Amino acid sequence: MRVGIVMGSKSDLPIVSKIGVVLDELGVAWEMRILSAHRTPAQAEEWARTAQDRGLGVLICCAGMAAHLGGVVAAHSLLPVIGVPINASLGGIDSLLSIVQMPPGVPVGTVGIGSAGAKNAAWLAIRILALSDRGLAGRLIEARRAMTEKVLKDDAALQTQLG
Ligand code: RP5
Repeated sequence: MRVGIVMGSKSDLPIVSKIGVVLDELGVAWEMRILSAHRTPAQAEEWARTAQDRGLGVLICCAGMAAHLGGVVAAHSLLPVIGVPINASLGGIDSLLSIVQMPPGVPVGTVGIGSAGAKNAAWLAIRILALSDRGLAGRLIEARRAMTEKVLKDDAALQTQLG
């Protein structure tokens, strides 16, 4: 178990599940919980406080609306915390601003809203873990190469199509 993923509600799961897909592709183990900063504050605190001792290296916190989950987790753990704003209301802008504007000293590294942000939370966690894992660093290099090759292949096909 190397990445801890937590979401504020089961309603976040369709977006949050994309994190696990990316981590699986790169062979990174993860755990996933539903815990709310507002509805289960004691359990959210406990999860954050015990995360490092359970072997987690990065925590990804996903929540919508007044999204305080990432901030609460960052308050109770010194692990790097990544926040994913979920588009539950107001186009996700409320969640984005709730997550990103942390007081100095207690950072939550915030990615984009929704699906792209969820995927990038996984990619960012992978980059952090790859700093101290040569095998993972190698798989990350390969994954980036595959992304580059796909775009170049798509461009070549487009050029052929356009004549
Ligand atoms: C947040 O409130 C959750 O992360 C979710 O995005 C939003 C709405 O929760 P539900 O009312 O769908 O449970 O805490």
